[in-house]
This record gives sequence, structure tokens and C-alpha cells, in this order.
Amino acid sequence: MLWRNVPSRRAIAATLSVCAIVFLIHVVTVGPSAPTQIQHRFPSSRRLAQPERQDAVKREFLHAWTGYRDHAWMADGLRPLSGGRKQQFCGWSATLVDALDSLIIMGLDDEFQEALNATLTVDFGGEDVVENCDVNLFESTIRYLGGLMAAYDLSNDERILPKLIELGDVLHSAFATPNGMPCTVCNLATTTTKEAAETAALADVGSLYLEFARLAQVTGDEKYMRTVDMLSGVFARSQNDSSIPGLWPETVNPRLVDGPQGYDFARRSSRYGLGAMSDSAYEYLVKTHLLIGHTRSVFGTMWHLASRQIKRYLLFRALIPGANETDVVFPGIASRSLTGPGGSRSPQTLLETRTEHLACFAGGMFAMASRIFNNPEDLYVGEQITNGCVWAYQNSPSGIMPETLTLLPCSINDGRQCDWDDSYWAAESRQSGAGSGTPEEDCIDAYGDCQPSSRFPPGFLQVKDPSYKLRPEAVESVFVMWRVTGDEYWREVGWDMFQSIIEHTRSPFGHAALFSTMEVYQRDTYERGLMVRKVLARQMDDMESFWFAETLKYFYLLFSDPSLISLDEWVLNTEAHPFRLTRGIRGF
Ligand code: DMJ
Repeated sequence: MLWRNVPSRRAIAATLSVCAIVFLIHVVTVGPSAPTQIQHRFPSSRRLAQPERQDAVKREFLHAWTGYRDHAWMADGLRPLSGGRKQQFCGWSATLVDALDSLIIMGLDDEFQEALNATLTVDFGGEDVVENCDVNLFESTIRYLGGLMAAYDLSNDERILPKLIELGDVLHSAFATPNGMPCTVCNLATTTTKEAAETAALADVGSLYLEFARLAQVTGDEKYMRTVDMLSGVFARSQNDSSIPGLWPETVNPRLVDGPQGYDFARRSSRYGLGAMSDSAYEYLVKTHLLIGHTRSVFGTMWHLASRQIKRYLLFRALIPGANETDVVFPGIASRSLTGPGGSRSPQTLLETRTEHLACFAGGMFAMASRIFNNPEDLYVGEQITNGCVWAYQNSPSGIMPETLTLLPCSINDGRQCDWDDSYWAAESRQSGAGSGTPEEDCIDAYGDCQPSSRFPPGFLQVKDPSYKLRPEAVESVFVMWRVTGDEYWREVGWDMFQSIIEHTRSPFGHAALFSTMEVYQRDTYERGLMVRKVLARQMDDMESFWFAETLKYFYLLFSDPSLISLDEWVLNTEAHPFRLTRGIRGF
């Protein structure tokens, strides 16, 4: 008899009231969900700041800040060799806004007040600027909106809120397109018709959630949150459409999110990576979940699918000397078409074993994800990726990892060589021309005394782009590994990285990007009136605003007490701007 098993109304009511009581007890005792513990439980009795190292970082920060203040005040950037100015992102003073929160964090209060007063005069909505400039939505969102947001969250200065809204609305207008997807590089004047791009870098579209979600939280304006939901919906629906289901390709098609064969968004390309073009699209799945995951499950779901495929298709082991190879992996670039040869159903996946400085952030991403999603295996993945970047720093001639680096792949599973072997390396590297790239005739030295003193060291198979652009990703992961594990090892390797970077990049007005981390030259320089012979890399006249926003901030925080910008209370956007983790404010 079917009816015998149907519970009575009274039983249902009793069950429901028990559930309601359990739910209420849960909410009253632990809140909507318990806050995630990301940081290691550092003993509160121990003093963990390393003041001498912090001062060294702050000194360098002030050296570059003084250069910017005296020579390029309110420009987007400073030229650190000539003292010139650079306009890069609509002239809204990128360096000024990007540096605001670092000034607060480093306790440079007077400098912060001066910079904030200047920032408040920037007219983000001014029609003539907006009309004459194509706004790069991603860069403007992470640097300007992220920078203002962090300054607001850290200082609680109410004067910042109207500026945030002014800028937020200008950038939000990039979504005023026929299909609601953003125009990624766009004239945002109110009178122009906007259209979503047909080809856009994955990161340019997939790294906008965090800033707009936080803007929705602090303003209470739901329109920003509706945009976040629309955008994450497109990513979620298309995640299995690509040729490596779970990953999105390096370029996507925001104009065609609803194509004749379903969603064309993720079929624009068949190349996949974690570096240039892709990076923060994956990082923001983890970080947006942390910021708003108690209200939406979509980011966690996407991360679970993506992280499995990243581990399967993008990470590889390499033949490198002087390291325990089992503890090192590198992110590479995978290609896979939708169909196999002759249109067959079994496409092949090719892995280009070229890794990028930009991809070094992934160590920290996996380490954070391991805590947020309670998956200890991912902490080990994060450690392995970070080890790879540290290895590249420690073994390059300048002590700094190049922008890109090709390695010789190996595997401990299929019997191929993974333990270092000189003759195997010699044979393999000869085939690919490793060690070339430092011809004597290329030796041009503005200082006269020029002697190339390096060739590519073992393990560096090819270096297509040997430059260093003052990037933060390696120290970013070293910083996260320290905060998550509490292992002092990370602060030691970080200190070595800092010293190498400063040695080569310090310039008259700030710090300069390097042409090559792989070639160093003897050079006579004057220090405090004395001539010193040094072995240095060649500098270029460029200093990106992320030097202030990210690289120096991560070094400073690495040596600070872990309670300063605790990862249990703050989430850092991809430009290292901390947003306060708050729950349930103004309805989100
Ligand atoms: C920064 O603007 C951000 O970290 C971005 O996500 C990637 N590139 C630069 C730093 O290298």
C-alpha cells in the first residue's frame, strides 16, 4: 500500500520545526557560514615581523615614490632612467591610484594624504577625457577601481566613495552593449555605441567579478551584482564547450555567447594556459568565491572543474638540476582542436613546455584554494608551482626569472629521464639550441665597460623573452605560501629574490625593467662617491604601476607580522589591492 509510507502532516510539521531550530542554532552560533581559515595559525606570542627587511623594502618604495612625485606627478607612470612621464591608461594617474593602499600599508601617512587629495581631483567621468581615450576595461578595473576600493576599505575615508561610484559607473557602461557582454577596449563616452569585442583575452573578460561584486557590497547597488551574475553565467554555461572541457581558451568571443551550435564564447581558440591572456580568469574563481561564496555557488563549481583540468593538461615536470624534481612543476601551454586528424573524434593535446613569469601566481592560487575548498592536495600543487618559479630565480644569471622560459619536459611516470644527467641534457639541449642567445656582438653597454659573463645555465632550454618587467607573480606565490604554511623557508627565498631584483633594477629615479635577466655585464658605478665594479643587467626606461601596487607590497607583507592584511580578513585582487571580507552587508 503506497499511502502507508506517506508521512502525516503533523510529522512533516514536526520535521520542519526541528530543521528550523537546527538552522537557527547554526546561524546564531556560527553565522551564515564559518569564516575560512586560510592563514597558518601563527602563535600570537611570537613576534614575526622582520623590521630590517621591511625597512629595506620601504626604502626602495620611497626611492621610487620620490622619483614619481618629483618627476611624473599625476602621470600614469614614471620613466625611471630619464625621469620622463608616461601616459598609458587614459591619463587618470595610474601610478598614483595604484599605489594608494601600499602607502597606507607601509605607514606612509603623509604621502598617502597627499596622494589621496590628488586622486580626488581626477575626473574619471570627464566627457572630454572619456571621449578621447579607449578605456582598457580590465586594466582600469584592476588598477583604478581596485586601487580606489582598497584605499576606501583600508582608510574608511568617506571622500573616496563618490569617486568609486563615479569610476564604477564609467567602467560599468562598458557592459551597455546589445548582448550585455563588455566592450573590453572601448570609447566609453555616453554618446558612442558600444559593442562587445569579437575576440578578447580570456582574462580581460573573466577578471571583472571581484571589483564589481565588492562595489555592489559597499554601495548596496544591485546593478553591479546583476552584471557579475550575468558574466559568471556565461562562463559557467560555456565551461564544457571548449576543446578541453573545464578550461576556457586564451581568447574568447564575447559577442557570440549564444551561437547556432550553443555557446561559441569558448570556441574562439584552442590554446590554453595560465599565463598571459588567461591568468586571473582562474584566480578570480577562487577569490570571488571567497568574497561572495556564501551567496553563490557558481564560482566554486567552476573552480572544481577547472582545477582538475589545469592539473591534468597544463602542469608538467622538467629536467632541472639542483632541485628535487618531484617537488617542482611548471605551468605550460596546451593546444587541442575540437576534432582530431581528418575530422575524427579523437583530438590530440599538445603541450608547449614554455612557462611564463605571469603564470607564477598559480602557486598562491592553488595554496589559497586548498584552504578555501579544504583540499590538502592542492596545497602541494601550489608548493610545486612556487618551487618552479623560485628555481628559475635562483638559477638565472641575474637571480631573476625571465618573462618566458622553455624547459625540457620529463615524467616520473613513463620512465623518461627526470633525474639530472649531464649527457642526456647535452644531447637534448644541443638539438634545441639551448645556451645560444648571448652572442658577444650583441653586447651593447651604455656605460662603456661591456663583457657578457653568462650563457644559459643547465635547465634553461630556450628563453624567448628574457626580460623582467618588474612583475610580482613569483613573490606573490612566495608570500601566500608563507602565510598559508608558516614555513620560514619562504621568507628566506623571498629575501634573496628581493636583493637580486633591487641590485639589477635600481635606477636614478626609481626602478627599471630589464632587457634581459639572462645577460649580465660588468659595469663601473658610483655609490656614495666610490667607484664600484658590479655585474648588472641592462635596464630599460620603464616602470609599471604594479611595481608599487604589487611587487613591493608583496615583499613588504612577506616580512611583516602576518596579522597585517591577514588573508583571513582580506582578499587581494589581481593587482594586490586588498578588499575587506565582510558578510551580508547591505544585502549581499
Ligand atoms: C598585473 O597588472 C596583474 O597582476 C595582472 O593580473 C597580470 N599582470 C600584471 C603584473 O604582471
